[in-house]
Amino acid sequence: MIDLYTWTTPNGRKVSILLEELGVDYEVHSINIGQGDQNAPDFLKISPNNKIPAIVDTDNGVTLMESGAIMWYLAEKYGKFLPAGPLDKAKVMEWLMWQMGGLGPMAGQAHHFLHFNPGKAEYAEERYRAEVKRLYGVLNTQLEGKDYICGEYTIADMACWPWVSRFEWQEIDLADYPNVRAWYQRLLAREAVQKGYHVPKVMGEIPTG
Ligand SMILES: N[C@@H](CCC(=O)N[C@@H](CS)C(=O)NCC(=O)O)C(=O)O
Repeated sequence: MIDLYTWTTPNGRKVSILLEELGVDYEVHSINIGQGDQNAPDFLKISPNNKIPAIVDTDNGVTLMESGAIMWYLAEKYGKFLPAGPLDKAKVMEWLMWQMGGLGPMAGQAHHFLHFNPGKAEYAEERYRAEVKRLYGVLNTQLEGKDYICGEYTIADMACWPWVSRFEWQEIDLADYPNVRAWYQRLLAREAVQKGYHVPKVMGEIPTG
């Protein structure tokens, strides 16, 4: 059994979408980061960086923070959503790291400056608007002629999708990125993606793109 500590954010949804896709039993623990739950001493024992998501695997007692590490662990543990061969696996790692080091942090900054604090920092707005556009262009190119980022459906898709689901906050028009839009809607049609999005609670409709 997996204990999932999470909140209604893209990084949290990455893991709940994967758990839904895996179809394994998991227990959700809400960590309301708006209320400061992430700073509670008990949570820090599981997530020493004070951030969601985090898991405890009650089968073996392992605790993990960092969504990319959690996804890799779960995909390995259950033998799904990672290709078998080392070269194909490396490509999934490449795009998972692209999400962890690029799309996630840059889109996160775009949310702060464009969505939550518009008009406060023109330079930052320009910087993150342009960088997010560039990253959508990269993803659009990678998806040319493919249904999924690495050809087959993997954790790289599940890692990127919740960040793309906030395209409106990033001032992105998905019509400008037709491969991304088709891929976004392909995942949106999956029941597990919809269920995982609404963990730990429903926050409204999922943008349709
Ligand atoms: N690199 C981390 C980032 C996690 C992260 O930034 N979590 C945010 C929510 S999406 C959080 O917990 N923020 C609370 C805080 O910063 O105090 C991961 O991918 O797990």
